[in-house]
Amino acid sequence: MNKNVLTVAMLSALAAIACGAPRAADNKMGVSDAEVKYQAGGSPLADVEMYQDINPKAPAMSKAEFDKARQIYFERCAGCHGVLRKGATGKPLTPDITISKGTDYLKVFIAYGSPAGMPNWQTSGELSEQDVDLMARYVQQTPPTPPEYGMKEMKATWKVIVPPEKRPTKKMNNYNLGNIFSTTLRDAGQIALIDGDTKKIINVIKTGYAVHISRVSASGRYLFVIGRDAKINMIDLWMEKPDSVAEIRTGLEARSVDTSKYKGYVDKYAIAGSYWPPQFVIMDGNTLEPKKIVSTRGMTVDTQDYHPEPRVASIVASHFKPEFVVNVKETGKTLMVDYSNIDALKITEIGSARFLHDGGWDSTKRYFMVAANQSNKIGVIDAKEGKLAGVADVGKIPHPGRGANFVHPKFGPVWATGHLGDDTIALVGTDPVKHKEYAWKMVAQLKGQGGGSLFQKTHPKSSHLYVDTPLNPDPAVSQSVAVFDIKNLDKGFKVLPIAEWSGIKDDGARRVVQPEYNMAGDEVWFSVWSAKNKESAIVVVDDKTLALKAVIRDPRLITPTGHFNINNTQNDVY
Ligand code: DHE
Repeated sequence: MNKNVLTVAMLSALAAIACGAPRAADNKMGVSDAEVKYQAGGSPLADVEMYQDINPKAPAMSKAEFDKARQIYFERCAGCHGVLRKGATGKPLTPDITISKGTDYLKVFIAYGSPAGMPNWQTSGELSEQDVDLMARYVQQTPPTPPEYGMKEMKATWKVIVPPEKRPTKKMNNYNLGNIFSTTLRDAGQIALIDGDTKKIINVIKTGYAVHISRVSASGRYLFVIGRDAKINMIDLWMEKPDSVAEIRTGLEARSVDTSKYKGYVDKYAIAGSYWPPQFVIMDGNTLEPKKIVSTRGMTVDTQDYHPEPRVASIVASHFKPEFVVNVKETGKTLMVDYSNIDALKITEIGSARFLHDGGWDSTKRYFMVAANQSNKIGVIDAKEGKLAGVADVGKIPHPGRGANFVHPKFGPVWATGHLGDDTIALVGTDPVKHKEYAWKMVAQLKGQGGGSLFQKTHPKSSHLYVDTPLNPDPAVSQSVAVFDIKNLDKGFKVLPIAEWSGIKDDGARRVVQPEYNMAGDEVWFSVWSAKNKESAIVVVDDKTLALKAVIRDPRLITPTGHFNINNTQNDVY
């Protein structure tokens, strides 16, 4: 054998070390398939036509090969390596780096992955040997740049389906609006509006591709739903049968939407942030007419290097000022966007830590606790003073959703987050007045069922903290949920067999995801999430007895993931 040719095992070990990954032995958690699929989620950019720029130093590729590789890249890789391959939560893959590595090295890395989070695309069966070869050559080409997406493109997709003057002047249905759940039907590109009182589906509404989250207007009348393709649907809950009244596509890829909540601006503005292009847009809150687009391109908080595609992650509306709190992932900056005069937009830039993702308010709704997930930190943004209140070191890859607030017997008010990368639940002190010594620090770590946690939830009227682990590789863990007694945390957790309670017997994944309380705070809803061609369900637990209360099984419930109680989402109750 040619002594210059390193064995595959040595190459993959080299690859792991080259990207600073701890050796497999050091990294007990490894990276579960589900976690990889979660992080490297599909991007709508896969279908956007782009142009091949032949780089003479890169290995040859036909146009057909380039197009196929581009499709694979945006479906599998962009979520981690960025649209422009400048790096995001994954390493940069620009030609100045990849050409010197060469095709053989890259093939090994793509095939075998690394414990740091690069999936083993070939040995897992996700990609064929030919596709791995294709991708190894593709990442040596000049990255194609997707088209920008500005006012002209937004206005071309903007539709007012029911003009404000033609909408009901009073609620035209008998639903208990505050107890409706907007349920993401992820792979169907729909949401199901479910009546929390009767557990019946009110309507299934077509939304954007791989619909992601729902948010509720301050008045509680309008529901805003955003798809990964950045399509927003505005739904009027006062209609006899609640349905879309306006829609717009605000970019090529997105994850977040919210509306103005400060007094005097109720339902006045909506905002959406996009992954591509890296920007946010402020819209008319009644019609979704796009008003003001702002780019988030800029310098990173740590090295002050320019980043060409800092994605907009979580957005939340301040209760203290006419401001949107816009969290930008790759720069690690939170933009406090003052919408009191959108023609003279004032933006305060607060740096915390890179890779800002999801987050939620503390119990006073003054401090926004945002996970800098790949930095293993929580940034604390003071929405009243407009400054950084603190940064807390927590466990590996925190993933709070909106997090969970409760009062700890010793540390006072705390905010909890689980983690993708370890089995702990971090409690961060949130009371800088009466528990000053604990504020903005991790004050305790609960031990949960395992890694792969995405969401945790509690409710002011509940004494329980629920923690899901849908991305854990062990089905016994991903198909159940841990519940803690807040008044007796030392007792550890109880496991609820949610997937089993659903009654679904097939071989679907049946991942239990996202605890969400009802308006009264005495029920907790869970999605039992299986693939599109398998049955899924919603399971409802009685919060007092921790017993099964109801199961919603309906062929229309395709890949249910997030579900959002109208009252709790409108009033930030968690
Ligand atoms: Fe999410 C919230 C981004 C994958 C379900 N997700 C968020 C937020 C962001 C985000 C930025 C915060 C929005 C806000 O508060 O304004 N999510 C991403 C990704 O980039 C990622 C990792 C990969 C991707 O391709 O999208 C991703 N998310 C997922 C999923 O695979 C989940 C589990 C299933 C699904 O429906 O796609 C998922 N994300 C959710 C949910 C929330 C969320 C349910 C809202 C939580 C809440 O309580 O508000």
